[in-house]
Amino acid sequence: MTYKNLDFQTEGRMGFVRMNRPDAMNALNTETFHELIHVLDRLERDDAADVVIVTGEGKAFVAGADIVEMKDMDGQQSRAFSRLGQYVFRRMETMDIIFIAAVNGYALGGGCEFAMACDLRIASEKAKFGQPEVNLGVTPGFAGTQRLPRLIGKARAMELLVTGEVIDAHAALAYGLVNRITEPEDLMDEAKSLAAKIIAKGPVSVRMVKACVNRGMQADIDTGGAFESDAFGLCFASGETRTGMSAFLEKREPDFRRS
Ligand code: CO8
Repeated sequence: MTYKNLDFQTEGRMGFVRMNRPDAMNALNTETFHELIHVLDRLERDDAADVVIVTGEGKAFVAGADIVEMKDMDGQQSRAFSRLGQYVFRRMETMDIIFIAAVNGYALGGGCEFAMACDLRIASEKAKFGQPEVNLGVTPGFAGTQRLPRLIGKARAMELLVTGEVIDAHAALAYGLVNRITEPEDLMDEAKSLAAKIIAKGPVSVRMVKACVNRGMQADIDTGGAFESDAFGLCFASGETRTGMSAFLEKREPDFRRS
């Protein structure tokens, strides 16, 4: 399905979101966020995919929030815009879907925040990351100050945030901001192969692992452990565990899609 600012399609249990506003480096405006909400609604309503790959058309993944739209906002409007972006990204983080950012180029400001809201990040050799908001006289607004330190540690995050420095894919890998790097022409194949690997696993256990990690990151170890035990029980109760364990004992590959 083609929206004004992005394309969305599914292929088997994979979904693909391609940010498609290359003249503006795929910058995120209010309209784009509403289109993303529409995509997330469809994904949930139709149970359309287990893994969704997000990428960008042209030179950028996403070069930030739309500076043209933001320039004349007042305090109230900018706060509302910040809340809208935070809502979309938090929703992705809490959905029963694994999001993979296939970062093809610039992931700056809101674009870096978008990539961080995904569960996994693959960077092309051409990718660049940064939170350059201080150059514009503003803080990040889509929870970059919250996700970046959680992902790469406070010291590195603080430096990137207060200097606005832009880093390349290799630095991002060394910082733990991305999972791996590929040649630009291999980016989508690499993302698809990672997606296929995840789709072959037990869907209930994959969903539960995402929830356990994300909830546990916000909780003390006892609360996180208790949630994990519940998730563990839920996997057994779903029947998925029997499928996986029987296949192991019978020395064959499990077929979770039939359980
Ligand atoms: N918003 C709007 N337009 C943009 C943006 C953007 N973020 N980024 C690029 N563009 C536009 C340019 O203005 C230009 O338009 P035009 O052709 O009409 O002049 C076009 O895209 C191409 O850009 P460049 O000519 O600059 O291309 P280059 O290859 O020379 O440079 C860069 C590419 C390095 C990506 C450069 O465009 C750049 O630095 N962009 C801005 C990056 C940035 O500062 N991002 C952070 C934005 S702020 C933000 O994301 C805050 C998030 C939370 C806000 C919520 C609170 C309200």
